[in-house]
Amino acid sequence: MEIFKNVPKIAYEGAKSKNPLAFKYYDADRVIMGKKMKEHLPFAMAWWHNLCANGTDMFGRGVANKSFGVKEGTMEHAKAKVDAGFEFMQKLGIEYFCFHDVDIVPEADDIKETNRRLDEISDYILVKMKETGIKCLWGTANMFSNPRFCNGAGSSNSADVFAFAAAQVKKALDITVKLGGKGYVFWGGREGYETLLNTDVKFEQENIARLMKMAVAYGRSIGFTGDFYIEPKPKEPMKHQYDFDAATAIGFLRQHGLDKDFKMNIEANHATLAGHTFEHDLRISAINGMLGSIDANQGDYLLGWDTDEFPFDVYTTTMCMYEVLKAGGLTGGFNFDAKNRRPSYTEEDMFEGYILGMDTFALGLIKAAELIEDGRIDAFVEKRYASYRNSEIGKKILSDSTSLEELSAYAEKLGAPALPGSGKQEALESIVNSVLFG
Ligand code: XUL
Ligand code: CO
Repeated sequence: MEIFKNVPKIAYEGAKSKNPLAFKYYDADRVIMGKKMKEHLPFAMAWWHNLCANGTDMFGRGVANKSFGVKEGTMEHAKAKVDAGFEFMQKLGIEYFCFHDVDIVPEADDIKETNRRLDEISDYILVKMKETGIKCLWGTANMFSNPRFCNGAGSSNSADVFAFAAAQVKKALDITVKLGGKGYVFWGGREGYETLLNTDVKFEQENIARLMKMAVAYGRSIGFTGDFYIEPKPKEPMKHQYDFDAATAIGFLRQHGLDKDFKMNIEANHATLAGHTFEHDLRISAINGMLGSIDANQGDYLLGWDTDEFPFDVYTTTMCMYEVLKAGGLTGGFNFDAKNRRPSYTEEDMFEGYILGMDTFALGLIKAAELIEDGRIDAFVEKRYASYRNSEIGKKILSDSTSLEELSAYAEKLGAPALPGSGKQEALESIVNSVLFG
């Protein structure tokens, strides 16, 4: 039975199209730098925002109706969400989805019953996956909504809560593996603290690492060959979150010997909350060999929290795709961890959010490829560091065959070095503009 009756299959109609229910730039089979757009951009639907969130905020109830004609909080409703989700993805040509355990079933009071529900719904999802060819990008456990996690999960002060979190991770891994998920995410929602006055930071961080190590051991033992991901975020809901940004999370993984099994899942709005650009956290992940997956959204610089908006800013998606292309692509995909604004509450709005996001990333891909083919930015950066390759002293520095004594003697002979050369930021920004709008 069709659920979104007013929405047809979304087609590519080109930039001149005025049809709100059509792609203007995302042309799945168009080849860019030797690969189809859909291969560069493995998009995923986020179960939670798209099929669960109804616009509830601190000041008011939900506006969007996500009952899909069935009583909410029941297994019938969980199945209706599966039906809606697969119809939605098929109509948009989206090939992946991401989920938390509690997005796909209503949580019961008893974990045995929740797990039974997870078995039942994953059987149902598997049938749909086989029918449609749609795949699972990643799964995760929600260890932040239930009141028991008010002090964190792996970082909880309570050993029983830690054990409960471990049980949830085990089951979420079982379901992710059953659905053939490419990845498994840890977003440390409440893995942080409000005040040092009641917190043993070292103890909490070591316990988070213990939980992750157990997840790796268990995941590998049941045949999970994909990547584990940390999704860094500096704050919200906690004041201080341990996975502040990519650099912090990478340091943590290395400290605990987890760096071979984990990569980063970088979310645009989390990077900006950490005071970075999206592309900064992508670059830091890429240069450390840990660029795994992306939560595709954008924040609002006027608001200090995680607004999870659909990507609209082409400058940002261009710089994102520039990083992704240079890194040779993602092992994961682009998960729209994004939701409609509260007043955009219709079924058409759900599709229009994804069309905006997919088109904005398609434009970013096209423009990033043009920037790379243009070559002026690469050439400038190459030249900027040329003194290390072209001079004897530079070569010595790069080959680690000099010392402070030798460099000091060299500096004395030099007198004063010439200025290091203009950074040319404005000229480079102008190149970006000319590629974007030329
Ligand atoms: C929260 C967030 C999560 C993770 C998965 O800010 O981004 O939805 O993506 O737990
Ligand atoms: Co996210």
